Amino acid sequence: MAILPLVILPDQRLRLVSEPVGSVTAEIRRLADDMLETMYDAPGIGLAAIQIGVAKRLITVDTSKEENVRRPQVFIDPVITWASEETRGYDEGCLSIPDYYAEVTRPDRVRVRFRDLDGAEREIEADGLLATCIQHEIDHLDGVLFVDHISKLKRDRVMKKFAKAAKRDAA
Ligand code: K1U
Ligand code: ZN
Repeated sequence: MAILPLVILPDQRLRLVSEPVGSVTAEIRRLADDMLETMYDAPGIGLAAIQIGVAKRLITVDTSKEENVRRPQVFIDPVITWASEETRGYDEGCLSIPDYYAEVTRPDRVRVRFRDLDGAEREIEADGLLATCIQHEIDHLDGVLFVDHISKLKRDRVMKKFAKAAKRDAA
């Protein structure tokens, strides 16, 4: 297992639409292990493969609130098959946009179809923070960031801040 460097805004790889995984090989299981280790190290409650530079439709999530208890979940080629009309607002963050948080409103409950690490087809219904996190991660697979769900004024401000920081770091 390895802790891998995170892709940070304004890196344009974050805007890529990731490719389906297809069959679950040893390489994919290794990628999932590396993503989990990177997510726990950050620390974060979710991670999409593109955040470590791999444009494949694979996400990891752990929204367990119990101290010292890990409940890692891996979703391969996830698809939202149903979303509730009821919504919830949550102050979201993103490991690719460090130290920036903003409220995003999304469906409160979703049903997600995906494959697990054994390649088995599964479907779950998620609510609360798990539902929010899964939607945030699936957005990453389509090149969408949580700041795309906030006002243009706030988004332009955060985009400018990260573009300036990248220029400063490159100098
Ligand atoms: O995808 C990512 O960038 C990870 C992101 C997931 C997420 C957070 C909040 C709402 C939706 C999705 C994070 O994990 S940011 C860090 C974070 O929220 C956190 C870190 C440590 C403890 C608790 C939360
Ligand atoms: Zn994110």
